[in-house]
Amino acid sequence: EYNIVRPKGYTVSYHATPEMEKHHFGQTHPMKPWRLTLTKSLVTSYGMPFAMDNYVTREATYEELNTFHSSDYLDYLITAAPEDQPRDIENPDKEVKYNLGGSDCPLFHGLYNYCSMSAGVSLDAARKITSNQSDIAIAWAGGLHHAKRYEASGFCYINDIVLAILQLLRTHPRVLYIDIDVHHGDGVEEAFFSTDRVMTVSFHKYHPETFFPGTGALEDNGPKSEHNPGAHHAINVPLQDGITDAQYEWLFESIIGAINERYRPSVIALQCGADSLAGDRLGRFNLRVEGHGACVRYCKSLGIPMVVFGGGGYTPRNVARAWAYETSIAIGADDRIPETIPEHAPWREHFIHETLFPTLEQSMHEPRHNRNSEKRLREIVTHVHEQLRFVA
Ligand code: TV7
Ligand code: CA
Ligand code: ZN
Repeated sequence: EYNIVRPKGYTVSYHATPEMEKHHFGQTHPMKPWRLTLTKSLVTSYGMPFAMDNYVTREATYEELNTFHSSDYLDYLITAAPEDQPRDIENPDKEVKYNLGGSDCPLFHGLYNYCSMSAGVSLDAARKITSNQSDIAIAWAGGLHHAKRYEASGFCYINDIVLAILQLLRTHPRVLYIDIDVHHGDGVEEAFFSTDRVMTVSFHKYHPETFFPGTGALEDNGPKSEHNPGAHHAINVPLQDGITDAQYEWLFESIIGAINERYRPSVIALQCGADSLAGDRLGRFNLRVEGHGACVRYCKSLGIPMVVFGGGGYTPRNVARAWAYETSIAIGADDRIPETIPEHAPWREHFIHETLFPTLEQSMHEPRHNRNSEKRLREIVTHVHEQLRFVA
């Protein structure tokens, strides 16, 4: 009814599973897997599934998770039980070792299932790209960029992005990883620190003393040794509170445009964490749904196959808005979808304002003060251009 049609000669695949959404991190925990239900329902209300190949994903296998994560961490994750269950009395310090069971990464019922589902979604998406069956593959359930080889971190237990990029590397010579989550994509950067086959770029709030995870300074560009192939292949864009759409879009296009020309990636992996939106419970930026989506549109315009992942996002109604809008960009229907949330959308009452594009005033009571000077943003772009001179 919205005239959403399949794009000609262009395939978008949507990978999801209703399984993940059943899991809970705990009453007060900011991560709400239910936001994926809200996203899917908004995408469906707009009729977008007609324009895509839709897949229900299976769990990733132990062997698949093991392509990045260590066996002892996975073995512990499988048996890890929530607080009210018997503990592993022989190894009481393993939870500390793996950073599990704290308030950020709690042990909850069905944790292993939740993790292997998220990884399964991202792996399926990556495989649609390596088999040339999709031009854009969407994995909103993925994007858990902080997980390490043998450690959980920042709400992330399994690094589905690393697993997906390892898959892409089987057929692609160079992968460009872009991360617009408000947090630094430290786990992905670390995993590909010593290779020139993956360039990682993260835009994030940077304030080491007060904002998680505290890494990702402008000068951190990979190994310091010029003999290491990974040198100059990590790009960090440290930002302060209150950045606007106009500033972010300018930065994004200046930086990604230059990287694309110099590095010539054959595929893009784009993490679309929605906690960079205005009014996010954990975020600090003043981005609107349009500004966030402009990054997806720009990447699509480069004409390279792409996997898009979810990530953070702690105000569920805005997460659903951004990811539904970005799905419409992927299928080329962004100029056609109505701005008003469909009348028949389930959960419509959750969208306090009935628009897909809330204004800053609608997103938060008082827009955050913008602490990013034009001068500093120009310095950042200059620094990145200088790094790229070292890239062959
Ligand atoms: C990708 N910020 C993940 C982002 C991970 C951020 C953090 C919380 C938080 C956790 C809670 C909670 C919270 C209101 C916010 C140093 C600490 C301070 C826990 C209270 N409320 C992504 C991780 C970050 C858990 N962690 O990039 C249960 O905020 O700053 C920290 C670490 C120690 C632990 N405490 C916070 O978006 C998906 N955590 C309420 C209940
Ligand atoms: Ca980021
Ligand atoms: Zn985040």
